[in-house]
Amino acid sequence: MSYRLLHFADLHLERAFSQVGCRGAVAKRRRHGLRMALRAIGNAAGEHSCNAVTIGGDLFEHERATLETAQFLAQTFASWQPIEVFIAPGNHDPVDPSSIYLHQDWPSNVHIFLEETLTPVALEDGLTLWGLGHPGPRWFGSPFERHAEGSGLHVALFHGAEQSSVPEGKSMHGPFHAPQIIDSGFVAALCGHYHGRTINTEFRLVYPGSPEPLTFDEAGEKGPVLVEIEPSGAVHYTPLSSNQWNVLSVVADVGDALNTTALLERVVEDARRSLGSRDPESTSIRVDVVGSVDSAITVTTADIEQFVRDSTDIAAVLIRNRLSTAVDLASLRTELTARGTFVRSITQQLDAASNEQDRRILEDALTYGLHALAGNEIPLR
Ligand SMILES: [Mn+2]
Repeated sequence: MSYRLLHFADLHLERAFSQVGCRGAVAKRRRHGLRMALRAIGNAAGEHSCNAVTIGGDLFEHERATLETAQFLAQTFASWQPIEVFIAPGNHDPVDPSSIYLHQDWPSNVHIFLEETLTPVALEDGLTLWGLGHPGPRWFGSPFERHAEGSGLHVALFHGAEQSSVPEGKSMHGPFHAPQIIDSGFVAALCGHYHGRTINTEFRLVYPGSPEPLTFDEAGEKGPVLVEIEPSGAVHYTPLSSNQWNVLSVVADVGDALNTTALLERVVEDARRSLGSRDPESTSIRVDVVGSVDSAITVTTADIEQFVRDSTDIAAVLIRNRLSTAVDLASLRTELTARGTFVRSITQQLDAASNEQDRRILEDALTYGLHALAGNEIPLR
């Protein structure tokens, strides 16, 4: 009979979510959503008749996790019995002396790998699970320092960074190379760390990806991966999609907007189009507002955020203001206003500027001065 398990990683319970435009009540809803995702994983494990749930690290964020978090985890895992739970701590939930892993009474179906070298646990006759835990937030040890020993089939569970597929900007904790999995005697490596999903059947490597999207780079379907291990050593992987939240990234070009209202309406139109039939109440959207608009258009990032939220009901809206100001200097110079005087003064100095540095400072002064005279928010560079 094959052994079935449900594998997930990188849930990041207690995450702040400020980077995805979530504040206050919305951030709390997102944190609650992570707990519900864990509950849903337990239900899915039951529906698929799994023997175990494996967790490849970053179950929670150590700095924000409290004994209340631990209590929730212990109660949830206890409700999954007789399904067994195997946890391999990662860089965000390391085996630190102050970790909740060491300060909670866990139910008898929970096994936490506390050693930084792969350590075996017998799952059933002929099948052994090997796991490790990161000893701290910056562990650069090699997961395959120890190879599988003994007869039967061996599966590895750990948080680590596969070197040929490092996502941009991702840290190198627990580095390894995919061919090491088979070379070290394992029929599968159930991993965590990369938040996108990877199922590499050739090298027998699985990154399930975070069950719910945590950043704007994590769009699309997400969830745990069902893993079936046959006595022959064949391994089958079935990705499930169960995410309740969506992240969207949009670029709104408002270059043709001639007034503030037209600009706001254009951003809303683009946000609505990208939302499609998704539930706005469980969506986070990032809009890059680009284009060159007249300096008479006065709109702040906060104005756009508020307008999009009110018009679409999207739960979290993050606006990145990439607007530039279109100026017709020739006509501005003829104006008999404070603005005309300012433009005449700066352009005369620009004509007389003798080096590149002075020119750049004067161009900045012109841009920021025109923004200030129009009553605009001065965009930071
Ligand atoms: Mn992670």
